Amino acid sequence: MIKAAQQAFARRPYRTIFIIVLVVIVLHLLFGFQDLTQNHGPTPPPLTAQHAGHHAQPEGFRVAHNGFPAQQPAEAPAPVAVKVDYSDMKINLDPVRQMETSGFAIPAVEPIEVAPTKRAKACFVILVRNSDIHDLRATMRELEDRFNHKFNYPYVFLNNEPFSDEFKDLTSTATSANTSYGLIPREHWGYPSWISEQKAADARVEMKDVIYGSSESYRHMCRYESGFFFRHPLMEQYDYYWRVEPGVKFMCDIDYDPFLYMQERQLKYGFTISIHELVKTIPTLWKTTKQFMRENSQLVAHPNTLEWVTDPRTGDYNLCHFWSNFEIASLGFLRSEQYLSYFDYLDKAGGFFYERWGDAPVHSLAVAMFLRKDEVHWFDDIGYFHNPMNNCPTDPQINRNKCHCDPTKSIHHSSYSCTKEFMALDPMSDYSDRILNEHGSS
Ligand SMILES: Nc1nc2c(ncn2[C@@H]2O[C@H](COP(=O)(O)OP(=O)(O)OP(=O)(O)O)[C@@H](O)[C@H]2O)c(=O)[nH]1
Ligand SMILES: [Mg+2]
Repeated sequence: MIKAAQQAFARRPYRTIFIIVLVVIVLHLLFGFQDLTQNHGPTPPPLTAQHAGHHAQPEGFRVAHNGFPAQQPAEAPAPVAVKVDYSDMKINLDPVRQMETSGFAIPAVEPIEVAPTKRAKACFVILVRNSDIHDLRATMRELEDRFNHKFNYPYVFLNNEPFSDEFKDLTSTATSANTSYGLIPREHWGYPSWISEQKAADARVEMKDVIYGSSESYRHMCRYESGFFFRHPLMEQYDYYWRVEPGVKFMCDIDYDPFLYMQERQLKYGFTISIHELVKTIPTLWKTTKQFMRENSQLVAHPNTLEWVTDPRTGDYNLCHFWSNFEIASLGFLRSEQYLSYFDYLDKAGGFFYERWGDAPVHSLAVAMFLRKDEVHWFDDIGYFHNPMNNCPTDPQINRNKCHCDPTKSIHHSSYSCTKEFMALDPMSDYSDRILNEHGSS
């Protein structure tokens, strides 16, 4: 072949050179064109566009860029073929973040339909009598439909009497989550040695016109919910609890995990409704609480939320309290030295029996003394009803898409509620000195 080319070159040199040049041009065009077709797929986007796309993804998505060099294309880039790795995708159900970004607390990703893998060590805790089974089933049904069928948190039922087989049967069939049944030890549901039963009986007669004023079991219940439910052995394994009562209603879908919401923000106490207490049930509770603060000033937090419970003119208790029939809260808070010291102090003072101190003002005064405002959360998005009041989300989008309650009837609009005042509280507020020094003598 080379020899033939040499002969041809010798015979017709100009023509041969022309043919060689022609062949080279054709080959170059041919391979150059092939090269272009190979790159014809996705036009490489500029790096800046890739980055913008990456940030636009919901948190937790990882988009692997395809290694194209940074080039500025002449035209708008065609869609980029990217590999999306879903392996560590987190569903963003943070309602606060969504509120900030979209204006509405609507999940950025469709609500999950399978049990999430990440869960808090948490349970529902329900103090209940056997006779309340049917009210309880209705409540469990709503709680399951609105929330727990997706999250599968366990239930702990507590009773001062053994649970009946019927109770266990009907509650365990109302959920696919684990259920456990605890008998309250006698020493947690009875008179402690320092209480005069006669004096307690006299108080019940004297308070016959106050709601539950003549009830002995109601007092045991309030003392138990104040100081003991979190010490039951069935509760030991948990960090958070959601208190539920038979007959309460849940009127909105809860598409995120409130326990994790608390845990991730180090929140200690969550509520839906706050109201004013009946003063006749707690004549000496505030005096006793102030005495406790005086003797245990090292236990009081700074800042705190005492301002929320104080009448600024008199320094008296303004009767504001979180309605404790709903609570999502930290068990660590109730097991803390501060809380246990406060409960013991109140218990020794006898007001659970000689008056009718409720667990709601007791928990609330503890929150006021020991927690900062940013450790307390109003679950305004949880539609909740306990006769005769409800908390109903007023955000039009949430109410329309997730709820079946009348937002105009939500108690937080009313002057019975203390929630607006709580939300308006300065996070750095600290009223402890003012209470003890300016108004400290009484
Ligand atoms: N096992 C048991 N549970 C009780 C007893 N009394 C009350 N409870 C429970 O304690 C919680 C509070 O009692 P409630 O009677 O609802 O008290 P309340 O919410 O202040 O008043 P209501 O307006 O009647 O709901 C509920 O979960 C009841 O089921 C009792 O004697 N035994
Ligand atoms: Mg109740």
